[in-house]
Amino acid sequence: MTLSKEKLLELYKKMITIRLFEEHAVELFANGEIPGFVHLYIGEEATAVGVTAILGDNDYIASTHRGHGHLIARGGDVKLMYAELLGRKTGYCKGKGGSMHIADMTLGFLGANGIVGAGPPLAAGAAFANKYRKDNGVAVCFFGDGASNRGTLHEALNLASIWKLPAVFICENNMYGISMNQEYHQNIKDVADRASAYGIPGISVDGNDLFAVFEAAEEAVKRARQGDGPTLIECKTYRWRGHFEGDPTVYRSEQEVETWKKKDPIPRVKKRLLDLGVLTEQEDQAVWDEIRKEIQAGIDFAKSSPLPDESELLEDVYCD
Ligand SMILES: Cc1ncc(C[n+]2csc(CCOP(=O)(O)OP(=O)(O)O)c2C)c(N)n1
Ligand SMILES: [Mg+2]
Repeated sequence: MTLSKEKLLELYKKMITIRLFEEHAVELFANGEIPGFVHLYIGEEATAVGVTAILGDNDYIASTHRGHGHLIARGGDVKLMYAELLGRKTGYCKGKGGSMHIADMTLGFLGANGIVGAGPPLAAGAAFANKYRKDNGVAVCFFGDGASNRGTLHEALNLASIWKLPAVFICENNMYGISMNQEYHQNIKDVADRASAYGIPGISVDGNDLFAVFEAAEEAVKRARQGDGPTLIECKTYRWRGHFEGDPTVYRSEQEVETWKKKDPIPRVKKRLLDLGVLTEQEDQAVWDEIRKEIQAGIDFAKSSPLPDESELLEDVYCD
C-alpha cells in the first residue's frame, strides 16, 4: 500500500464529501429546487475516490450521468456544482447544463454525460492525445454495467488496445441499468471478462473497498504510463438510491438494499484510519462537521446566485 497516512485521510474526506453532497441533493430535489434529472452516487464512493487517488495533472477523466462523485473525487468545487444543479448563473455551465453536463477542463474532467456509453470514445481520444504529446498522462473512463453493452465501449477498447493507448476503463458494476438487473442484460457475471476479447488485462474488484480499488487502479495506471496499454477494471458496487431521484425502485427488494448498506464503503476506511492511529472518534466527528459546513456553504452559494438571464439562452452553445 503506497498511500501515506495524510493521503488516506484526504481520501476519506473526499468520500464523506461525496456522501454529504449527494444526501443534500436528495433534499434539494425533493424540495423542487433542482430542475431536470439527478442520478446519485451514494454507496459507490470508494470507486471514484480509489481510482482518482492515483491521478496527476495531465490525466483526464470521462464521466457518466452519475458523475458527481467522479468530479468531487477529482477536486471539483462543490459550490459550482450545486450552483449548476440549481440552474444558477454561477454554476459550472452557467446553469444551462445541469447535473449531466458538468465539465471542468482545468481538472481534465471531460464531463458528465447524458449519453450512456459516450465516455469510452472520449477517453480513447484523450489517451491518444496524451500519447501523441508524450506528456505521460492517462485517460480514465468510468462507465456502468449497462454501458458495458454499448458498441462505443467495444470500439474504444479495441482501439485503445491496438494502439496501446494510456487509458484505464473503469466499469462501475452496480448490478443495474435503470431497472434491469445485470443477469437480464448480459450473459456474464464479470464485465472484466470482456477484456480478454481485446487482449488486455481485466480485473474485478470489490468496488466498495477503497484499498482494493486503489491497488487495481495503481497497477493499471502504471501499465498505461509505461506504454503497455489499457486495462479494464470492474468495480462491483451498488447504488443506494434509485436510478434517478424520483425512481419508485420497484425492481429490487428492501432486503437487497439493506444488505448492501451493510457494505458501506465509508466505515471501512474509517476503521483503517482508527487502526492506523491517524484518526480518533473525536477527530472523526470534527471531520464530518467541517465537511457539513463546506456543503452548507456550497448550497448557500448556489441559492444566493442568480438564475441566468433569458438573453443568455443561446450563448455558449457553440465555441469558436
Ligand atoms: C445511448 C443511451 N441509451 C439509453 C439511455 C437511457 N439511460 C439512461 S441511464 C441508463 C442505464 C445506465 O446503466 P449503467 O450504465 O449501468 O449506469 P448506472 O445508471 O447504473 O450508473 C439508460 C439506459 C441513455 N441515456 N443513453
Ligand atoms: Mg449500472
